[in-house]
Amino acid sequence: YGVVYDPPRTPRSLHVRAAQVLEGNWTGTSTVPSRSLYPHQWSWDSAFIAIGLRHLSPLRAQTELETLLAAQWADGRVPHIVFNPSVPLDAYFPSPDFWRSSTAGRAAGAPRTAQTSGIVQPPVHALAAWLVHRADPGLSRARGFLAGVLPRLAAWHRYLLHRRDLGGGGLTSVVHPWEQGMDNSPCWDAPLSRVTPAPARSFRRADLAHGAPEDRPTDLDYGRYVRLATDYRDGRYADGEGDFAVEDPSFNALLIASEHALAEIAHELGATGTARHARAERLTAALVERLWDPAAGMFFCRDVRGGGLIPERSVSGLTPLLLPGLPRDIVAALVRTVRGPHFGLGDTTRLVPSYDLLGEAFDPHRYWRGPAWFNTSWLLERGLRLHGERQLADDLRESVLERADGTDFAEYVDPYTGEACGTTGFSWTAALALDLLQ
Ligand code: 9YW
Repeated sequence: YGVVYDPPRTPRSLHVRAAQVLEGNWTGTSTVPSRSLYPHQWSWDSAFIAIGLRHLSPLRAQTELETLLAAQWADGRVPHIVFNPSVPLDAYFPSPDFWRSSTAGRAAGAPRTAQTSGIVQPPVHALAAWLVHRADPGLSRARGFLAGVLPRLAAWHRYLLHRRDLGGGGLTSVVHPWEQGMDNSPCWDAPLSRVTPAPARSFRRADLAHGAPEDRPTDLDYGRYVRLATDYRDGRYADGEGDFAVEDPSFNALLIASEHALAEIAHELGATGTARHARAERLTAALVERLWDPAAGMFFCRDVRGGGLIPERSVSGLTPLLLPGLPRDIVAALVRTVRGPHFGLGDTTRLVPSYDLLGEAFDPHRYWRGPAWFNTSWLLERGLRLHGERQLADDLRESVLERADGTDFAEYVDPYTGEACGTTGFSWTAALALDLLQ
């Protein structure tokens, strides 16, 4: 009978519900990507989260980035996971006892107390720091936020540009698919095929307890991820020796965008920033020279160990649209490609699929092999707007907001139907929707 007395619920606005997701995932010093699936701090998630959080609490957004950077290694790397010591070891695999950062990572300068992974994720942090500063410059100056993060961000970029220039052409390489952030992208299939998988009985996946197996990477993929990570750890996280090294367009484009942001940060703190802008331009030229494929009208990954470009069309190859210094003809080609049959934007899809709709490996539900993710659509929305493609940017923004709303902030969606996949209440989906709402 009780329902009779319940007042009708007023639908809460997207803004309020996004704020609630971020509030629920906040631990006091940082935000978990998802309470169920990812109970620690993830590096590029935190950068995207800070970009949204700045509209709710600039202080929390600053803290998010400061917490991550406090776990930086002495060699400059920013770890892809900072573990929460109060979460049980079996809640996520690989756990701290796998990475053994404080012992195996000692030579590379891993922190003594915080437990972290030993690999990295895309460098979105300087970009995030700059955007967070701009949301409340008064608070930022009063706390010395930029002055505090600048040396750490500079060391992070230095690590990537020196220790990780494994191809020798000026770009940075990832040494594990998890580093690039699109874990099971078909781009990794060829380079991964050379890796002998770790035996399935040697590890236990925790992700399958929370996610549908058909939405997640396969066991065979996991065996190879584990092998690569084990070898890196056993080599004490020294760079340049592993079987897997790939120059990825999205990872490098984010580094370049962050290098431009670092120039702005330096300028704000009284330096000129000119040298950093110039370096970002040189990197843009290297990106075009090494990864642009004119026939495909997009960027490809380069397999540094196997040699040559990897002819798989991934959303990663579109994200350089984010860069201000991209030649006009390349911008035009990228816009044609995102609207064409391989990605179908505005035609068969509303959000950008993670992989080629016509590709042999395409699967609309399996993680980074087809589904549309909100962070990549946000990056492309920013890129389209930057290059004056206003209508396309407006439509994409509309779709991000509508799908974030309609899926309860899903981790990713079927690119054709928009149906939710993975987990819901996903932090970067909420954060980036908030950013586009402004
Ligand atoms: C995993 C946290 C991370 C993201 C990655 C995404 C996924 C971890 O989740 O990787 O266990 O599969 O691929 O980009 O940072 O949200």
